[in-house]
Amino acid sequence: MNTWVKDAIVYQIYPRSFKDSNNDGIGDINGVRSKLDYLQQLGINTLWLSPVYDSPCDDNGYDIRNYQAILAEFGTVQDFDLLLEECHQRGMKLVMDLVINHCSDEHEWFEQSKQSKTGPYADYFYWADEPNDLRSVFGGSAWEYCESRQQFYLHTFSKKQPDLNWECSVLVSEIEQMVDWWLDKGVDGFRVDAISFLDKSGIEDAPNGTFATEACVNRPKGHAHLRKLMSKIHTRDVLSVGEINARDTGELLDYVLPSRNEFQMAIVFTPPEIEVFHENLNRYYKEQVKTRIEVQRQGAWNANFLSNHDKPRQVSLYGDDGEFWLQSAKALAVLNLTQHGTPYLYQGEEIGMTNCYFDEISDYDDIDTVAKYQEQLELGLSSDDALALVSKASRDTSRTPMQWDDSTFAGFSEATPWLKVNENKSTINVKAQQQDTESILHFYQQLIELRLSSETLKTGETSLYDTEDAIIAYQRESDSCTYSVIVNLSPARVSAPNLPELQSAELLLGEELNESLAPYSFAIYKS
Ligand code: TEU
Ligand code: CA
Repeated sequence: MNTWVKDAIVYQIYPRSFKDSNNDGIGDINGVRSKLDYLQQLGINTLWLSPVYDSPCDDNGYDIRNYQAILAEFGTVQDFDLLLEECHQRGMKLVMDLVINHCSDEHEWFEQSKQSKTGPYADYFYWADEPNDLRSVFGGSAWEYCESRQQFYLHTFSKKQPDLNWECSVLVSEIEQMVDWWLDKGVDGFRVDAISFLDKSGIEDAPNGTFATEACVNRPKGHAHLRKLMSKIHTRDVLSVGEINARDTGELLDYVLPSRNEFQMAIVFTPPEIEVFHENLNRYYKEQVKTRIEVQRQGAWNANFLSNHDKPRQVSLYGDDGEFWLQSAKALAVLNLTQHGTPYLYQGEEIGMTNCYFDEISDYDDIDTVAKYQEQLELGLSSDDALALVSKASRDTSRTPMQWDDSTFAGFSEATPWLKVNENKSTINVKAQQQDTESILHFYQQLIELRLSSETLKTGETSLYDTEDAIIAYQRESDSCTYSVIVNLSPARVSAPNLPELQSAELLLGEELNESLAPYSFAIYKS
């Protein structure tokens, strides 16, 4: 793995919601470029840009119509080149979001494939005469009938996202050429989207009603395709992170063990409902920490994250966006920035942005939310009950415009944004926190500085203290020093763990450990 990857602090930008430079209500590439000073001052050295390719935006860009063109609403290829150039001038890296499990049904490949069963594009997708009853992640059947071809095509996600057939070698070589085009441009790597489903051999015998993702997940040919593609990508000085579905640590290791030559690290996708409705999130999170420790023990690298564009915001999910908003946001930052592996920050987490819920389903944009709402109506729920249920885990809760200041549209735009601004922008925004040395923003700057200064926090051994559910506590150790991190991830005051070895340690950040830990309190000691 390239050394810069172990020093990376990755900031995920959802371009649609980050900054609108031309006041059309939609974030764009020039908006991202206008905020590079801000990101650099925060201590960010690597950007992960959610898709900016040409797309009909059925799934907000995760449905690509042309892999080598930029979505007009986001700008031009020249705008992109300028962003990349300015990132590199600042010593920052830019990682793209590569969506190659599927493309858009408006992609030329699909336009051609649906015209002929014998033409050169016939096998770029999965076609069937009499398909089984596989389910799509975004609701309904995973098979869609196509009049022009008189057959059904497979779509794991929306019907506007036909799955690409990785058994078709001509298609794979086109994908490889496209990837090289971006690498030759100088991009610094890829976050590879929804990449656990490339092997469709499980489809034929999947029981009716199975989700297509389940029928195809983590199968041998998928790994083989990945090894071939990633071995080419890894000939460059890049970062690679796969977005994978792993049902246990073994399935995760299959993607990230160095000997496997697949990804340098992996973001494990978890359906938002799992966490939102979990009965004991602290226990769930502690299992994540244990998994990371096992990944490290096996000689692999971790990707640490608490938020992204597919799940609710961390301070609302794991912390407290009410009474303990400030403290819990800082406690979560400590967990995200002191573990082994590469930390991933999602836009807005550095100022403690919270979930945002809307009063009408028409206010929601996310295809996944709308599909789940319809499903609940068909199950007989009232529109109010259906909305109340699906809004809790809606991906839109974390996709509202970035809150730069307290103006009408939070400094994101002068025009009405594509998705409503969270009303708490009046108090939660970058401008207010830049002027407050006790703010979450300043705390992130301190933590990132500490992280970047310490080889031990990046690569040191990790051992978990055996503590009650509410307390997440671990050591990070190397030959040169030891850090002890103790976090009370609960709104209750709890008894402090007995750690006599900390008597002689230096408190770097947080509150001195004594008999008890205040709600969401934390401490980072060094010895
Ligand atoms: O997510 C993969 C994925 O499995 C989730 O989309 C999940 O199925 C969905 O959130 C419903 O719970 C990646 C991207 O991160 C996501 O934004 C895309 O919608 C999806 O792939 C398809 O490209
Ligand atoms: Ca714009």
